[in-house]
Amino acid sequence: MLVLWLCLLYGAAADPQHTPDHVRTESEQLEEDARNFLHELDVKGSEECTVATMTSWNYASDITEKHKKEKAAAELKYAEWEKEAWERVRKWNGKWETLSDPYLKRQFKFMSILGTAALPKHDLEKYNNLVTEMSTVYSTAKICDYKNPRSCKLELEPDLTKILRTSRDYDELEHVWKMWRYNTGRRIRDHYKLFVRLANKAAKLNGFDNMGDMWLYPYESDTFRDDLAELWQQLNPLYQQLHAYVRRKLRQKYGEHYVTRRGPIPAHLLGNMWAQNWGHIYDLAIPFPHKASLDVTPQMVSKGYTPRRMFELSEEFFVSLNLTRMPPEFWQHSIIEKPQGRDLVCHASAWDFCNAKDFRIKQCTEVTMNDLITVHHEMGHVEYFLQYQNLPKAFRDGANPGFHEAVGDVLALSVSTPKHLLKIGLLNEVQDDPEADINFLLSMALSKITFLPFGYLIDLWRWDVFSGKTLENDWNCAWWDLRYKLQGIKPPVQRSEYDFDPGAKYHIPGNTPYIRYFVSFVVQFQFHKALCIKAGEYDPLDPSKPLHKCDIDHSTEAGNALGDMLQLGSSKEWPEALEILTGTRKMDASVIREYFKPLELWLAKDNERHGEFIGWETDEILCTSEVVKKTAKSEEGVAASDGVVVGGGSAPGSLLLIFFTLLHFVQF
Ligand code: KAW
Ligand code: ZN
Repeated sequence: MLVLWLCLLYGAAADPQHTPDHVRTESEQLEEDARNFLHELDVKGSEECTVATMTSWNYASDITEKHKKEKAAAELKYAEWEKEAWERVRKWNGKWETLSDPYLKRQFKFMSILGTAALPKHDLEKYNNLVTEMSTVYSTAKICDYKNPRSCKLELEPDLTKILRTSRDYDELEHVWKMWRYNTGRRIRDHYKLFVRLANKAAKLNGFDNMGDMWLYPYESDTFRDDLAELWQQLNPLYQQLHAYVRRKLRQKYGEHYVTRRGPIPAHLLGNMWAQNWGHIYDLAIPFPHKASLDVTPQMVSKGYTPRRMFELSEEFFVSLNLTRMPPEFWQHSIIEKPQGRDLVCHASAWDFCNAKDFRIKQCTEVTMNDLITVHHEMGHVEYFLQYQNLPKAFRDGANPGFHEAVGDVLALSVSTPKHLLKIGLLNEVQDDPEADINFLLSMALSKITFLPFGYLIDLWRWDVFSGKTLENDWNCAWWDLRYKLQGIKPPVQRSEYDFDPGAKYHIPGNTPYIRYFVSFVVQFQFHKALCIKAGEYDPLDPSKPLHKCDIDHSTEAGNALGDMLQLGSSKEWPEALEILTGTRKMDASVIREYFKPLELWLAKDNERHGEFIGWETDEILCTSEVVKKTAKSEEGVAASDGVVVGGGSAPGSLLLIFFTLLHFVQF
């Protein structure tokens, strides 16, 4: 007791604010007023956010006219609140900058950007409705079956995803690829034109040149675009080796007529609707087929896995690291299986209802290894929510958006190792030899390395669309230009400006920035390396402990270090958060190169042995700026490539176009 009194007395003497005769200075008063003001906004803002998020959830989990209307009304109401709060924050301009507490100043900094709520009400209403409408077109699209054309109820998840994953029928894959774009992108194109105009108007009202610039604001860096370009340059050589290797394997499967020696790869043969993750053609590409396959989907099915079990497995991994369990509300309200009999947004997502108790995931989970990785990905978002739940709302976010995307993936890097799969009973044995190692690294590269150019190009395309550098009547060809240049792929049939292929990927109609995933794929390897060192699972000087074999399972040292970073939310600039965990302030692609080093050496040798051409070139015209309207026959997906020119140029114009396109598409 005496000690306590002494402490209190000492504390009072040391802190001038607690001396009885201390008179508050003006700056102390300002600091306290600011703190109270922010707290008040925080409480009200969180309540408003809960209501708006709930109506959004209701719509996304059950697309009906009623839910659409309720969401539209709630969005307007929330924007009104945001504007009111922003106007009150504005009154602090000139004062908040003088505060001494950086924590308060940073909240003011974030709250000074209003976002789309800056639009006049009728524009905002239009903008919100456009995004909802684009998302509805995408999420409710259905196509006809190739083998049974009268059955027209095939949905992206699970039907089309499964066909892309398992079918090896060139024509069936082409049908699905084409018709998905026919029923999504093409129907979104006109909406997108209006959307871009309104998005840019909002960005300008916030003091940015265009929406692309506004999207980069959370990264708090003036050199961000250049930094990303440099990262991609560092990673491209590894991608090119992988590309050449996979092209040879596909050539063996489909023949040289379809997959040429030096050309880009047809986009529909890569096991995924967008050719963004080639993991599902592992069976075609496996380097040593006599060694174990690392795709444990068959084992998951035979062991009776369910979506629930996949989520529980993921939760156990988080808990083993001393991270936080999911609250009961999570299990009550999450949607982890596709409900029948209603339309919903099946694209996976994680939800924070801003009240520190309701957190949910919505995912149409299938029992596959790929979905097990996605489960960890989504759980990573919720774990971030849980770790920063007690921060003020302005900081309840990732250090940058890429960090949010990286959390679950970091854990999944451990889960995917043969050692871990053995531990959880999804493999019967671990073969520890160089060939098994290459098999494993190739399976990882097919999902991690193949994603990099895709993760990079989506927003390269959008930035140029928002800035006006890419004109409306070049939108689709500019898209294919990037798909060709960065990914080395081509569409199975020629595209035109009648199509809008970017709109066939969720994040375009869903208006979700994408560069976060590229950032995530770089930093997750940096996080992984730091955590593996802490777990004693990686030692750069010990060849028996390479990075790709690390499993951080049950390491509380690793988990605590990760948790410490997550608890910061966005209260510190991301280089600081990165430094706390990894000791460096920069994004660094050399860790990925290090992880895949044995594979890169093996691929280079294998490609050389087979005389493979590294890179791609073509004299095909992949996309024409003429507007080619498909005939009714091909609209049904029956005919392959017949088209009539609707708009467009004269014959000499077309010749010129062919000449320039040829010039454009030759790349070494
Ligand atoms: C990917 C990522 C990790 C592992 C494998 C992967 N393969 C492909 C990707 C990238 C990307 C894709 O599918 O193309 N992945 C996703 O879109 C996963 C969905 C999401 O968790 O990132 C989700 C996207 C979303 C955003 C906004 C509304 C609806 C969906 N993001 C979140 O739910 C989310 C929630 C809170 C904070 C940050 C993100
Ligand atoms: Zn995500």
